Amino acid sequence: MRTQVAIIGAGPSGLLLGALLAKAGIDAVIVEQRSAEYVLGRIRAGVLEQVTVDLLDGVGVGARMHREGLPHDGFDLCFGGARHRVDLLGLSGGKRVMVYGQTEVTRDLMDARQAAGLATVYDAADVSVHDLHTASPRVRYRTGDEVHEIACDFIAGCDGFHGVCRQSVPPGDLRTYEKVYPFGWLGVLSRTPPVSHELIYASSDRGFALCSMRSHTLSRYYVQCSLDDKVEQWSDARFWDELKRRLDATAAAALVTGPSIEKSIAPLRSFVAEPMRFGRLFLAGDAAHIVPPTGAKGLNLAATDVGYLGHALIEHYRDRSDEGIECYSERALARVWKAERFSWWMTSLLHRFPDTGEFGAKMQRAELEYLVGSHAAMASLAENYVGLPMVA
Ligand code: RFL
Ligand code: PHB
Repeated sequence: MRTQVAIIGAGPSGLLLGALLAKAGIDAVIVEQRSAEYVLGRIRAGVLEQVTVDLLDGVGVGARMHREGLPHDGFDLCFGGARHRVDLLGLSGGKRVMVYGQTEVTRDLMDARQAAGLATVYDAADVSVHDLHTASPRVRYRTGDEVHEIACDFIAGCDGFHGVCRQSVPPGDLRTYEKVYPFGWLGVLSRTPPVSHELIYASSDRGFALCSMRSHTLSRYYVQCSLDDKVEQWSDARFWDELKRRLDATAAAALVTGPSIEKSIAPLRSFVAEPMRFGRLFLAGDAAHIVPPTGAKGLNLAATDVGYLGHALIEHYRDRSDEGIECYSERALARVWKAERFSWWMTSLLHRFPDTGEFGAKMQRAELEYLVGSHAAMASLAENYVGLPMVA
């Protein structure tokens, strides 16, 4: 088989890149190691920046998002038993975020791809990439006993943190930066009305908690947990009790509890691989970088990476210009590092760190007090949370 762009991974970055290329008439095949149902079963991000909304609108998959998604003009910071509203709209000069689950974004992109009859290979085993420095790189994979090969012009590595693409780059050609946090997030999805109409990010002596949602009847909650914790140790009753203890009294009293539909623990990590291009292989999204989820940036970075990459590939085919391809890594990384900084800062501000002691806790409290009392600091938080612009 031959195609122009082989995309590895059918997560949000791979599917959105596929949609951007299809709109420009560029031929692409997506190769995914899991089934479509498995990909849709992963409960992940919930908050979309305006640039992500614009990218989804641009490829014509925004209708359901605008119908069912929840535009949010602010969120609450909760500490010391009180809540403080961050007025995103007012502080950012009119910007807001969209609460719409990654599962739904993925479903909308998958449905559009299927309706357009575009090629996606699911359940591809032993995916490997070859000849990255030649004009015709290749992707190999297996379905059952049959081995397949795709020859292409470019490979987009959209295969997440554990994917094969970044691992195919010789270690000497890649520099990585990493910070692993000494805690995780225990997440619960429940068919209960959200405790508040906006998100609550809570910092308490017992650790961080987040109240989020997917709809008016579906809630998503997280509590900071130990890395040694196992999901089985967290009964629903223990989870709800712990969440209440980390919220202010009003929120704790208003919290509607119910059986969990999903419960999982995610470790927290900051990670960047540089550069994001290696010959004719481009890395995008979680394949190139990870942020801790506190700033709600992972999916949004995946979307803007492929925004840059899609544009670069369109320039290559339509305008015969490789400027975008040459600048892809630098352009994407400039935005990535700013989101890394913000995510690290939000994480450092709101979590209990086992190793920073009472001085660390005092510093966090002072920073929170300063933040909610300073228009400049709140504006900076809002500017980053709604998303920094995609600079061309
Ligand atoms: P994905 O979603 O991991 O998709 C990669 C796809 O590649 C496939 N794959 C392979 N395919 C072929 N061959 C191989 N060898 C392959 N290896 C892997 C995988 O099966 C998969 O389908 O990466 P992508 O597309 O870059 O998207 C990134 C986002 O998923 C991620 O950044 C966000 O979910 C992060 N995130 C959040 N981001 C936000 O913007 N806002 C949020 O509110 C937010 N909350 C979160 C989050 C992530 C979380 N977890 C569990 C990590 C909350 C949590 C709890
Ligand atoms: C979510 O709804 O899953 C969510 C929201 C905000 C975050 C992280 C996760 O910062």
